[in-house]
Amino acid sequence: MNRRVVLAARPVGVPTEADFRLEEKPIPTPDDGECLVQVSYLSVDPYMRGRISGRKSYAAPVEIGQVIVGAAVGRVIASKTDRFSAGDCVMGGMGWQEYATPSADLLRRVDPDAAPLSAYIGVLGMPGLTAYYGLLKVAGVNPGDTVCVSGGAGAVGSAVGQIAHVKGCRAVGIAGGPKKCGWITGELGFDAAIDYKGEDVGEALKTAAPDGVDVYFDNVGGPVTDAVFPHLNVRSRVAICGQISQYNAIDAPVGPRLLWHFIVKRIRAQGFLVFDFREHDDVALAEMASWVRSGQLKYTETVAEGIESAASAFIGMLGGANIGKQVVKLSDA
Ligand code: NAP
Ligand code: FER
Repeated sequence: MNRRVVLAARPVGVPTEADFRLEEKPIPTPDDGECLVQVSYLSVDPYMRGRISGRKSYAAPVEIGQVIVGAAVGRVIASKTDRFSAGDCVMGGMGWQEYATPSADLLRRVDPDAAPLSAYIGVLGMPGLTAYYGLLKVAGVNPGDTVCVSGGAGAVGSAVGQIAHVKGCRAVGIAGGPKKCGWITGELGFDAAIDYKGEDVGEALKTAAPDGVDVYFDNVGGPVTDAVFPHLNVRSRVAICGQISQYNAIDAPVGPRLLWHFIVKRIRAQGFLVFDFREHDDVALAEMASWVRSGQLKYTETVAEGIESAASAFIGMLGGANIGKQVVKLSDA
């Protein structure tokens, strides 16, 4: 049988486990052009909060009763396409389920000998690419810049600070709690970390970024971002990647109006989607993999076990329970 998680109800505010339902169906059979994949790891990501909300976006929302969308990695166990054979490892959108029959067009082959399979939904997957494009193509960095990243101990943010280092920048991370802050400065080599739950971010930036901030990579929005804006330098750049502090909001909060800084300092802010840069994925992933091999790009994962823990892993990630990338392990490849 195939166990899968479907949307039971549209969450209001912070999602609860009752918004999701585990169900059992027969293992599907692939049609022409499809593969049957046994999933090893599935990804839980912040964007899924938007997809289950019913809000209109670049993609159709998940409807009640439908399998929750999401990327996964696994092994092909039957194939009705000449592009993949049984035994191949693949990454793609397969949803929260143990077996899936994705179309071969939507799958990328991955090498289980080059990196652990879970890395292909993390540092060598969509979150890693987001860090790479947001920093290098959206913001743009010069050696000597101070790069500040919020969500600094998460999947995207932890890569941003390290790529900034590769490019000769000072890396300042903002994250929740001393454990996360200690990890990014200790293990990952960030130059400074600010615990937004325990410190005044604006005050702390005076010592963490004494020359101001040249690039702000924003993953969270809200009060953390309000505290960074006054520290932005003349001609600094803001890459607006995510606003996770707002994803569970029921009414759009009205915040302080800090855009005056953008006029005075001629700041450029740009939102982006990782998919905008798809044509560069092969080059970017090769470069990211080379930094992982050289030890310049480290990563960690928070691993939940079993399809029955997917909803709690997702809810936990939205609340900050993860350090590094949150994944759910379903089977050994
Ligand atoms: P992640 O950072 O691994 O996990 C989410 C983290 O958000 C939590 O661990 C938590 O860390 C933090 N958080 C939750 N509520 C917060 C709040 N109120 N204020 C500050 N921080 C809060 O997730 P990710 O996959 O790397 O994604 C990070 C951001 O990038 C998200 O906003 C996501 O939407 C965005 N993103 C954008 C794109 C794109 O194409 N634009 C692609 C991928 C991801 P703390 O313990 O530090 O609070
Ligand atoms: C994300 C946040 C938002 C993300 C995508 C979006 C891929 C896109 C939302 C939309 O188009 O409505 O983390 O990651």
